[in-house]
Amino acid sequence: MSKEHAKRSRALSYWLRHAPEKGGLTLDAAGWAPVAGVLAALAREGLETSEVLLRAVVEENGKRRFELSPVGERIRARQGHSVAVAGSWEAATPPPVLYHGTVERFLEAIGREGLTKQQRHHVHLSADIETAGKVGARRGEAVILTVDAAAMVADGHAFALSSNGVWLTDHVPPQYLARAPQS
Ligand code: HQG
Repeated sequence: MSKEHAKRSRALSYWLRHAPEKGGLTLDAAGWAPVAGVLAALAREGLETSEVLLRAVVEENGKRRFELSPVGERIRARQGHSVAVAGSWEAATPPPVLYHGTVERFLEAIGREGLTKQQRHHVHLSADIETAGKVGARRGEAVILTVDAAAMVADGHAFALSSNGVWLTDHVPPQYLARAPQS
């Protein structure tokens, strides 16, 4: 392994397991970071970098420390985190109704496009109204939306449950959304 290669591998371990912020990265609940962000971080360290080189680091790593997502747009450490990575999440069937807390000013766009991922890897949904209320209240007066998860499942949308209890999906089209009655 070349010296540069070893440096890349060490930097990846550090960012993906211990200090994502030092690489300007945010890990999702399962520890994934965007490959584009990792490449930019390696470049900032002055290391020659490309997707091919990154793949080589992943494949040549003796302990299989890292893995690329199937499409190759995300990378994570398989284990060994000191940061609070919630752990793996698994495909699961949600309860028939899920909740999303947001604020009034987003409702028009949400009505048009549905719930979209924004900066995250998934849309985050809650199984209980209280949690959704807290999530919405981070931005102002919370507005709670109900998500017809049963209909989404029937229509083939995939859900996953993070080990910290957050329901994840890729997109909630507007037809599955309704405003929860005011409590
Ligand atoms: C809104 C925290 C316009 C969405 C919490 C939300 C949660 C849209 C914001 C977790 C939209 C995204 C997730 C659209 C969605 N147009 N706005 N089409 N679709 N929005 O923070 O769900 O501290 O990315 O309503 O506890 O608020 O990160 O998602 O207001 O569990 O661990 O765009 O974040 O956990 O905001 O919160 P976020 P979220 P952590």
